[in-house]
Amino acid sequence: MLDTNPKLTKARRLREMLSSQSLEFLMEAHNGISSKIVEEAGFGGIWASGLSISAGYGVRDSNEASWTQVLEMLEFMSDATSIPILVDGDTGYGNFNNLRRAVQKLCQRQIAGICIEDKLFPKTNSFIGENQPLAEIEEFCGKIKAGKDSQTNDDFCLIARVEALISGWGMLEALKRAQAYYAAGADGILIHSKNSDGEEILNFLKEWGDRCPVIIVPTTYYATPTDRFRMAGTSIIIWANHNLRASISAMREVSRQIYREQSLSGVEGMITPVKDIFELVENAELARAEKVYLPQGEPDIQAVILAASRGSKLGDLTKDIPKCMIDIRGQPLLRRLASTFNQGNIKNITVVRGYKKETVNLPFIEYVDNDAYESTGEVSSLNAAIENLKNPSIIAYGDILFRHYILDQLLEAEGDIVLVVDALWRQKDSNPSSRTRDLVTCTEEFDSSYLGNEGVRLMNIAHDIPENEIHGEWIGLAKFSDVGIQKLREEIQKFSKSGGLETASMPDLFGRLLQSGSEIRVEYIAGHWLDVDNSGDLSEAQKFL
Ligand code: SPV
Ligand code: MG
Repeated sequence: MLDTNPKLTKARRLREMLSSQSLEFLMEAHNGISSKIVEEAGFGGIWASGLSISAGYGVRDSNEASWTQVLEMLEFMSDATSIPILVDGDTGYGNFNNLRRAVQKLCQRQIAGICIEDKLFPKTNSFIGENQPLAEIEEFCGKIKAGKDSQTNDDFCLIARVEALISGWGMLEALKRAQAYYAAGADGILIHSKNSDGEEILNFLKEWGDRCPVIIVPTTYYATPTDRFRMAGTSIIIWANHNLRASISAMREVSRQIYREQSLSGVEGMITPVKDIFELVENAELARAEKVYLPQGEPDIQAVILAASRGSKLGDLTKDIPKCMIDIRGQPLLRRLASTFNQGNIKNITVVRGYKKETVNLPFIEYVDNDAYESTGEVSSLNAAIENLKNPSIIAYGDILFRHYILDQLLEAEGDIVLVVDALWRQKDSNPSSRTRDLVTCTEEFDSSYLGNEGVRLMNIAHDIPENEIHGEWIGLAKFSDVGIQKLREEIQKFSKSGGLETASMPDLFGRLLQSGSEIRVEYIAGHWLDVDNSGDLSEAQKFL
């Protein structure tokens, strides 16, 4: 059984593939992504094909790409994978001396082995022409010795590739060369053939016996069943260029189709989704690392706007649209509110809609629905958005407008739960009984002096508070930190269990939070906001802008 223990060096694992009793396979790759795909498919090792790497660079398999350019690609391939790579080292990039340096560099990059062929530099691909000249046996044996003497990893493998059959020298020459190369120190022999049946290779294997591991490349004799080579004692089969060829077919097909159709729609279903690329190159690992190594800024603040109700006091104006969509000088109220949040750098906005929800459809906003808006209250709407309440959040009524600085003031305020309270609430309208107000009592009343208030806390919030205890009106704008959101979620859960949540107002919820011991801070303001509740408010809103 092959030892695929990932703790073994890659060279050790290639060595074990070579010496294993079972037939092993190396699959061609020519860059980082194809190497990853080979590993993902389950192969135990990679053939870094000279033909494919050259073609990937758009050049011929004739040592046109320099050996350092090949080395650079190998580095990407090795970094991208954990399986061993056997490099197609052509003729060794020159004489023995060039090979010595190449082997050292390959070892430094955790490449598991090199295969060198007994031809002359610059090489020509074995499938081109006939009777290519071969290297002198003695010279090639010296190269093998030099390569072995240069490896800095004991398990690095040097495979000697015999081209005698390809070049028409016959079986005896092939066996003679194989024997000489093995004796010179090669860890295995690659016997190559361009016949279309595998008989020549099978004959060689029979004659060779088990003197040392033999590798074959059945590119032209692919029709011979793999089992025959297994039975004949082959050590490793190399599938030499099939990823390059597959990608050329696929790229041609898709390029031609897009060219013809001047559109991407026809190809979308037949190509890899972009997400798949992110997975292959492990973007998730980078995201995890960013969390560890990059300074983590403040988490994004989000806004949840409660806008499910109709606003029936506005009469016919809200017959077909809810009040959050009423036009205020050319823009829906909700658009104005969302713009104020955007200016405060809050881009993640969720709106809870209900009445005529199909008309609430502004872009760049996420929507959740409270379909029971007629029979339920504000807390029910908030509960509909509970899954969206993850980060620190601003919660706002959907019918308010306020000056931009009020949001800044709230964002800067300290506290896990902070309400914006208008101390000048009495000046807000001439007919106080026409509106339902969220009145508050605080630990201090508003202080208009230079130093102003600090650390004011909420004591009570209700629609009805004895006149002498009223310190202001909550304007429908609140901030919750992470901790505040957690408390809010817990309170809503308790509320839902104890009953009464459906019809509860936001003041009811704040009241419960106070009772549970949560501290609620207050930021006083002095006017500069409005809510659009009735037609009087609407004309105020027109002036406000
Ligand atoms: C290669 O893949 O580059 C090889 C194998 O050397 S072959 O092209 O069959 O010679
Ligand atoms: Mg090659």
